[in-house]
Amino acid sequence: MSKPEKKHLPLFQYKGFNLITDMHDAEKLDKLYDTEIYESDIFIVTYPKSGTIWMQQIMSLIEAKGDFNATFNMTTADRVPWIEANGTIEKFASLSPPRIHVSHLPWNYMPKELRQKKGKIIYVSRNPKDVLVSFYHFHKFSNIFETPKDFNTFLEKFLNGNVFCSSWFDHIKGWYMHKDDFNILFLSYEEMIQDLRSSVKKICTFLDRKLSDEEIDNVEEHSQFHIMKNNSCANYRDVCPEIFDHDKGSFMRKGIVGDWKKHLTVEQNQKFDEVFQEKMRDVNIKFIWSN
Ligand code: PPS
Repeated sequence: MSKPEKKHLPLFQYKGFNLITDMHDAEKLDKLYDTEIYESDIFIVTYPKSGTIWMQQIMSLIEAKGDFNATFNMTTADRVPWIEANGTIEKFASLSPPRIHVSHLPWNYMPKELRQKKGKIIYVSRNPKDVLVSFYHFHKFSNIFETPKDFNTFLEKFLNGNVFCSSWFDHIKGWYMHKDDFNILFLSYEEMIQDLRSSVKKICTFLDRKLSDEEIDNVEEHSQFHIMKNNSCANYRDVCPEIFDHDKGSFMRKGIVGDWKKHLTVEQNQKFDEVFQEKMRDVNIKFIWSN
């Protein structure tokens, strides 16, 4: 079978935030900002490569009370769609509750009524060095983005925010510094790796979902990396053949903590730490990852 035509989609700036031509639209995003929010609305928010698909899988399994069959035959993006994506964004206002979506948007681009503590947000963060590495590999197998010249060039772009979704630092800072405006639960990729069951329970408590121990067992089971990697509805393997070149990589790549140690040189790591100290000095966030 011949490969589908590559589809390179350049980035464009929406009020200073990098989005993707053809996938996002400024006018629609303006409307989204003013859209009514219901108490029952749920949003997963992440910076790219922080565990988004993992949380989409967990969320949809929680909603199905752990019943894997109820989530089968529907991709994670169909079960928990991207709010800002063309195709979803137009429908959002007319959907019946409960509306469960995922987003990479910064805090001040999401529907403004969320800031009245309406709706619930789960923000997943990840060690930015592992985000960088995952993002780099993602660029290599994703046709929509320019293939990075080399790792160092991509590192510079990442640190300067010249990538899809702009700066990791601005994203996380924005959400943390405005956390009191939102009904928000912060989780990290690292704590999910450390103890997935506790994270699932935290989510259930936050969302007021009552699941039995057996139902939680099932959520945990079907959210594991090796299970998702082999589940075509939770690994992007069969979707968007024009977007991904599966001969060059895999969306479900390694799923581990600390892979950055195999990628960054001592100098690159030092540079990263300097930028991190500088950009994050005014934010009091406790991260559980080690540098
Ligand atoms: S995206 O493009 O923003 O939607 O990507 P995102 O889903 O946020 O991140 C992809 C990375 O998450 C890893 N992943 C997981 N890790 C552990 N357990 C599970 N179940 C899991 N599911 C996805 C995925 O492998 C990507 O990380 P890397 O480091 O590249 O492996």
